[in-house]
Amino acid sequence: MIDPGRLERRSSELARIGGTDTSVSRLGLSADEQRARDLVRGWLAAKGAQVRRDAAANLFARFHGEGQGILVGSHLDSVPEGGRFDGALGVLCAVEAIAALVDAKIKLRRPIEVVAWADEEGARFGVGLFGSTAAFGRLARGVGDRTDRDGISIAEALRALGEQGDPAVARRDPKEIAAYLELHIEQGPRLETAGLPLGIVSDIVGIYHARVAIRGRADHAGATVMTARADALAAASEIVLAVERIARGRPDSVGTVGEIAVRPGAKNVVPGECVFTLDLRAARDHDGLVRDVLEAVTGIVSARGVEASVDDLARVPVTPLDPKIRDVLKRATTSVGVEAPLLVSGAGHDAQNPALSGVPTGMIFVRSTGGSHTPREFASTEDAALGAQALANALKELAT
Ligand code: HGY
Ligand code: MN
Ligand code: MN
Repeated sequence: MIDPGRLERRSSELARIGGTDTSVSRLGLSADEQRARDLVRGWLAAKGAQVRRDAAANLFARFHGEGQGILVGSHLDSVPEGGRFDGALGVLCAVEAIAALVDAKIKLRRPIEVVAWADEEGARFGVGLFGSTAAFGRLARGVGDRTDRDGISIAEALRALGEQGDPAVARRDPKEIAAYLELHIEQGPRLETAGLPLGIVSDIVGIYHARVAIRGRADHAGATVMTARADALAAASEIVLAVERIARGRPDSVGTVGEIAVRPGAKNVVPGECVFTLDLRAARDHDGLVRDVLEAVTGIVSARGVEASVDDLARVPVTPLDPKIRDVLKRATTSVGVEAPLLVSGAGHDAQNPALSGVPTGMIFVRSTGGSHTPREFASTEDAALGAQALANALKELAT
């Protein structure tokens, strides 16, 4: 049986790693994320799992047997000043679900592997879905050389954790995985509005992440007339508003500039350089959204006499999830008394990597309130326990 008390206690214990009393900042490939893996490793090993960490710092805990297995899990890292449920709840519920099957002495025909993906948020190095992208062999070349704000590279961060440093070594054969399941908080308001505790994901939006560097000309803020400027921040500001206008004008699309930095960054110097990020998502015609924004960037910079370079960080297509796994999750959620609606995920998830690698993949959403990527994010223990029970039912159907 699922133990809501244990789920709640473990959620609090996990939230204290990299957390303050208000928020969680457990960045990918950090010592805090490793401490979280160590805590989860202990829980899984105590239930008899063989536990290992791969070259990209993903944690895998395998229960029973050889051959094609069922993979279930989520991620343990967070955004800076994030909430305690994004990712973590999926790992906690996977641990709870497998414990329920082991305690009930369910005979597994297929192995079950619980996974805690490393650095899903990409908050430190800019590469989202990092661990699962490495495991499914989809990393872009040279990713190991990407650095954080302190100039530490992904390779160096992996070596600091005791790995060799090349995340591509983590690649595993998707054919050894019969199905992938992930439970995650919804991170939006639809289940809350519908008054429902669980949902099932039909598709995950396409996501494009990039870093744009605008090069203008630093100059004296007082002695440089307005017509003689190449102001990098003014150009970037026009692009930010263009991103908003374009995304607003397209169906099922969103566009965000979440990070921005100016150089030299002094009040009396015309900004010479401005670097900012693009996060562009759409449930359909994602390529059209990306194309429209990049065309706007080109138009604005040429009109202003500045230059732009675009560094692609990640591009994941719109990802439909597997209809047969959807049916399994439908039966599993109905069996806990919930008529779970089908929802498109506006958030990206590690599940996109197995799905895009041909692994039958499904996701359960748990109702969350207060938004997400913010300390306000919340999911009730009652809803989480219901989700864990549904996950256990789905695992039982797939693995026995
Ligand atoms: O950004 C996302 O959608 C996910 O939370 N990494
Ligand atoms: Mn997130
Ligand atoms: Mn997440």
